[in-house]
Amino acid sequence: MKSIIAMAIVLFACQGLADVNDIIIKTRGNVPLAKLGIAAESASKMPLVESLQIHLIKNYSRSNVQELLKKLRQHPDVVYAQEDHPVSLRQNPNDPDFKDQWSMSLTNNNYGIDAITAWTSFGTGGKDIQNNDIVVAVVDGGVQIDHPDLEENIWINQGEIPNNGIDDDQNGYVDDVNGWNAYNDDGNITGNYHGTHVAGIVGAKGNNANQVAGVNWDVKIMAIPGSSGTTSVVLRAYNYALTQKKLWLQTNGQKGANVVATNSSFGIDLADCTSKNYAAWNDIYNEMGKYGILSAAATMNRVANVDTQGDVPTGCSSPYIIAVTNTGPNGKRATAAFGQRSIDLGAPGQNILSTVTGGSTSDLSGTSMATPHVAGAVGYLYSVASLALTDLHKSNPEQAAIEMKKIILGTVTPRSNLKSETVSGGILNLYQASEEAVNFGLPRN
Ligand SMILES: [Ca+2]
Ligand SMILES: [Ca+2]
Ligand SMILES: [Ca+2]
Repeated sequence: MKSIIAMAIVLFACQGLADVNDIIIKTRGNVPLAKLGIAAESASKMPLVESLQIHLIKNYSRSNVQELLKKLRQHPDVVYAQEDHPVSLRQNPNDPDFKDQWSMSLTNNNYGIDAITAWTSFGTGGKDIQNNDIVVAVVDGGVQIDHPDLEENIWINQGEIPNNGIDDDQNGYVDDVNGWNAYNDDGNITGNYHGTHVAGIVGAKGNNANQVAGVNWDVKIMAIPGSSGTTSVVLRAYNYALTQKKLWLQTNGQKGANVVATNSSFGIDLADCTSKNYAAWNDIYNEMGKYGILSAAATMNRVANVDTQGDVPTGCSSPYIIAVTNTGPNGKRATAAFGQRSIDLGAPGQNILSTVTGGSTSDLSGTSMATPHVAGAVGYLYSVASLALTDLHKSNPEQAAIEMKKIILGTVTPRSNLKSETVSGGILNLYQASEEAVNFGLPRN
């Protein structure tokens, strides 16, 4: 049934951009509009799949679409009612090395994130339901921004003219075209092997017949070199993402960037984040969270219990951190830290194929590879999110971030071995999380 509906949606989407004001319903028999309690002058009903009694209710104003859904779902002649989500045509990506990206699937003996089912059901990531760009900030050693499988997905600050020594968009940063280099405090984004790999997991361009596919095929990656050295470098890096997101919210998307997640794979092993000596870390994560930014953070690549032994940042208490450990294809934790109170979930991090400097690809392993699956998931989930969740992200970004984290932790693929080792007891499941994001705020049938 699901595939038939999906086909119907795709067929309709082919004829033009789907309108998010519209609703798809399945009725018991051929039920006229009037019987559904809808005035003929405010809407029309057209058949999509007649044999299944699936119809499109067209032309409702955005303001009452949620109410209408609720009403229709309560109607005795309605089997179901759903939003008419935008859909892009696609199949498994044609990227030649996709066959080696085990982490994107999910089978009985391969505990990937089930991105394939998510893509097939809900689209391949990129923009939200209101057509806003979605930005994931990669705070790392740097990103090769002209990498052939990344360059199309690198965030561009439209208000900034490069290399003229002027802060054209007046955001406080001179020549910040693709991000900010927190090491040098300038707009020159340098390449880095590790950071380029991380960026490719979040959003290597998918289905371009080249190399690999990221969790998102079309996301915008903001490159922020600034992952190591000292805490001050890291704070400067995060502050760039924070500044851009504030600006985006304040100007209703006219300036700044819609940063929904940062990705961080650095820290201070075994440090006690709750002590006064690390206060700035929690502070910056909380502040970013206030503006709807979740921070996916990699825990240590060593066997340790963060609950008792500490770690910065994955032992920090900010609710806007999603702390990630590394799991292999067998669903078990690799050589990585854990913590039933501190570490939120597992994600695939062993032998992950992604982009690297020099324009090529390579396998890497570690919590650094697990975490961008989660940061990428946050970006992806905003691309499939219901209007209610998308609106919440603008009106109450702090709450949206909390809801998003709840969705991710509440939909993991459960693994008994991770029960005592993580908060959620499982591994990121992009498809299951998508189901929740798609239906957020809608009354259930
Ligand atoms: Ca600027
Ligand atoms: Ca400039
Ligand atoms: Ca590709």
